[in-house]
Amino acid sequence: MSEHSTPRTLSEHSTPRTLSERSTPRTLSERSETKRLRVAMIGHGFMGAAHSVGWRQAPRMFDLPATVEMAVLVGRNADAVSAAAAKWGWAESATDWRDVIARDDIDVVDIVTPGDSHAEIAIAALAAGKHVLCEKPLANTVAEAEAMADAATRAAGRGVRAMVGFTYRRVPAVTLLRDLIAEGVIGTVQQVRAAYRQDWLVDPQMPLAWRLQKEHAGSGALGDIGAHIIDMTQFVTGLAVESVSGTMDTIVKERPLQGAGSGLSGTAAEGVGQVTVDDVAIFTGRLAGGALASFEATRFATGRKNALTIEVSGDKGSLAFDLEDLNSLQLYDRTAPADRQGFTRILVTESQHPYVSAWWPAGHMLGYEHGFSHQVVDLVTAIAEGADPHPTFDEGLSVQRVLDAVERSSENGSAWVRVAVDAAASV
Ligand code: SOE
Repeated sequence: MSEHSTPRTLSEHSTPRTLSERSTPRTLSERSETKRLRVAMIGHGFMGAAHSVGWRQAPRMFDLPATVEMAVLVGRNADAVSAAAAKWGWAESATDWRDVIARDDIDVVDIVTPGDSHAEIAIAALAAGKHVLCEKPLANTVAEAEAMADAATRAAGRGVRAMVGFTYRRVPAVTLLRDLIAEGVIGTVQQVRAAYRQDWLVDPQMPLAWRLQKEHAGSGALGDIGAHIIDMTQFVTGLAVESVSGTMDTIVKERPLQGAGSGLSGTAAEGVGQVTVDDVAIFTGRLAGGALASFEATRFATGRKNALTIEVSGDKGSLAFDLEDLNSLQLYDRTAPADRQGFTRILVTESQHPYVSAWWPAGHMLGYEHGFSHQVVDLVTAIAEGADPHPTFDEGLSVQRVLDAVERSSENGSAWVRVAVDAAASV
């Protein structure tokens, strides 16, 4: 088994309640160096805005074991990145990421670019001794993800850490969902139903964007939003997806081209371009231990704007989460007296709930952006503790292998495909 083999259960990867359980203690002098983390972020689109909010809010609302400095924002267009840096609170802006990761006054590199640049940037940054946070999915291919996971393993030996940005794990209700399953509240996991539905592509006149070109995005709905529900399923259950059967479809096969700035390959001012990724991915997964999971990732669920749902059923009950009601968790307790069984709504805003005590009193809700602050909290804490932040690049690789298996299944008449657990098995 290679060092990246995914265990039958992901318990080794589940984030422990305290990071010290996983700390690989570093020398006092090494740890004193982590008292100050100067961050460079590469990219400044939607995720650039969300990550910037996290880097600004986390140090102001949590007692972090290191100071965080928003040092440099990097983008290709000097005027655009300078304006974004001023707006979001980055001290400098730059246009050459290679120059920035070579600087001695940068400690962390946050990658929020399209997937086709994740591998090159992350591997270079890790080699330069920078801790890395990389947006999901980890890469556009399994080969790239394996190279990134290898680089992260080597870097960890030098005390350099790497994390993947699956932020929905850090919605308090999702962390609570994981904790309750781990405590056995619903018994043995028997079934998972997970969906991520959006509708921003239903209009056929929506111009071609980089997310619709395989060379930039790797895949469409499958990798962009399907990755979230695969990671969430593995995170909350602690069980690896071991085999899949899937179907992918492109509903609108060509779209109008936009001018420069759309991030397209061979940008043209007019005409139409081919959509080379999936609009919809529907697949079934067999989890370690035998539970069955159903997954739907679509950008054509008319009326659904950002609807991520997951329901986990066991022999003692069920737990359900809906991103559109992200401060709540639904619990059905089958062991309750028969005359009072029913789904109860847990309002996940109490101080004992994950992350909540740093924010507001009970009943004062959190939002989509808070997960990005929680991501910063866990990354900075792990770096200071000398521990691997979760999800690791290995966990990102396990998601990438599921994505790859779904694509291979869809190309082969939805035949069941085993998810590779090491390089040899992925050919
Ligand atoms: C677009 O589908 C997108 O921004 C994804 O890329 C994010 O990961 C998701 O959280 C919201 O939608």
